Amino acid sequence: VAADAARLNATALFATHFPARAFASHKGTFGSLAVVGGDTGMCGAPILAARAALHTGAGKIHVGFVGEGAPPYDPPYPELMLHPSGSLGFEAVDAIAIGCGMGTGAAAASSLERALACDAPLLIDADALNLLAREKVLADSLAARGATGASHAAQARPCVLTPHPLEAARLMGCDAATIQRNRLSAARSLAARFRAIIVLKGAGTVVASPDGRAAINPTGNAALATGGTGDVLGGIIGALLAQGLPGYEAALAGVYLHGLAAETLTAAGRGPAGLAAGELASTVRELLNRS
Ligand code: B4P
Ligand code: MG
Repeated sequence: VAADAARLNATALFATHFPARAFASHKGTFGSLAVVGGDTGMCGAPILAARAALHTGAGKIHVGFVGEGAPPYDPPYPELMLHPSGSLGFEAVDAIAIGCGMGTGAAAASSLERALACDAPLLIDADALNLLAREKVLADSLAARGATGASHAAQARPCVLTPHPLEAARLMGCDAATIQRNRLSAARSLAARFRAIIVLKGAGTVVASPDGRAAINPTGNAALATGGTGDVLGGIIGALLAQGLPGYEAALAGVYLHGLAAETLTAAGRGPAGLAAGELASTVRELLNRS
C-alpha cells in the first residue's frame, strides 16, 4: 500500500507537466526542434530521437547529421527534415537535442560548441556528454551558460543532461559503480557542477536540478534495457523543451512518459524481452493524448 501511495504521489508530480494543446494553435506554437548527431555509420540514433520528438508533439523537427552518408529523408516519416554533413543552422530553432550517435570527432565538437553558444534550451546526451567529459573548454562553456541564468535567464535557457551511469562516471571522473552506490548524490553533484538539470538514467531514473529539487521516476522496466531507448528519451525531452516546458518539468514529464510507454507495451506482451526502442514513440503519443 505504501508503495502504491508513493507511486500515486510521484505520478501526480510527473504527470502534471504535460503540455496542453490549444484549439487555436499552429505548428509554430509547438516549437521547432533540432536533433543533432549521426556520425558516419550512426545515422539511426538521431532518427530514433526525431521520430520520438514527432510523436511527442513538437511542431517541426530538423535532423542535422555531423557525418557523411545521411539519408535524404526518412521514408516512414517524411515529415522529418534531414540536413547532411553539418549543414543545419541553429538560428531559428526553439530547442536543440544534441549527441545521439554523434561521435567525438572535430565536427561533433564544433556542433556542440555552436549549440552551447545558442540561447535555445538544450538537451545533451550520449557523445555530447563524452565530449563534455573530455574537453574542459566545453564543460566550462556549459557551466557558464547556467551561471548567467542563475536568476531570470535560467528559465529561458534550460539545459538538460541525460547520462547513463557510465557517462555520468566519465563526467565525474570516477567509475560507474561509484555512481550507482549513491545515485541521488551523484545526480545532485553533477547538477551543481554543470548548473544544469541532470537525468541520471537506469532503473529508478533520478532527475536533479541545480536549485536543489530532485525526484526519482516511478515508471519504467527492463524492457528499456535495449539499444536506442536512450535516443528515444532524448527526443521526447527535446520535444517537450521545444514546446516551452521548463527544463526540470520537461525532464520529469519525459522520463515518466518514456517509462510508462515501456510498461504499457510490456502489459500488451511486447516486452520485457524484445521491445524495439522505436516502438516506444507511438505509445508515448497515445499516453499524451490520454492525459
Ligand atoms: P553506450 O554504448 O553509450 O549505450 P547507448 O548508446 O547510450 O545506449 P542507449 O542510448 O540506447 O541507452 P541509454 O543507456 O542511453 O553504453 C552503454 C554502456 O554503459 C553499457 O554497456 C554499460 O557498461 C554502461 N551502462 C549503461 N547503463 C548502465 C547502468 N544502468 N548500470 C551500469 N552500467 C550502465 O538509455 C537507456 C534508457 O533505458 C534510459 O532511459 C534508462 O533509464 C532506461 N532503462 C534501461 N534499463 C532500465 C531498467 N532496467 N529499468 C528502467 N529503465 C531502464
Ligand atoms: Mg544513450
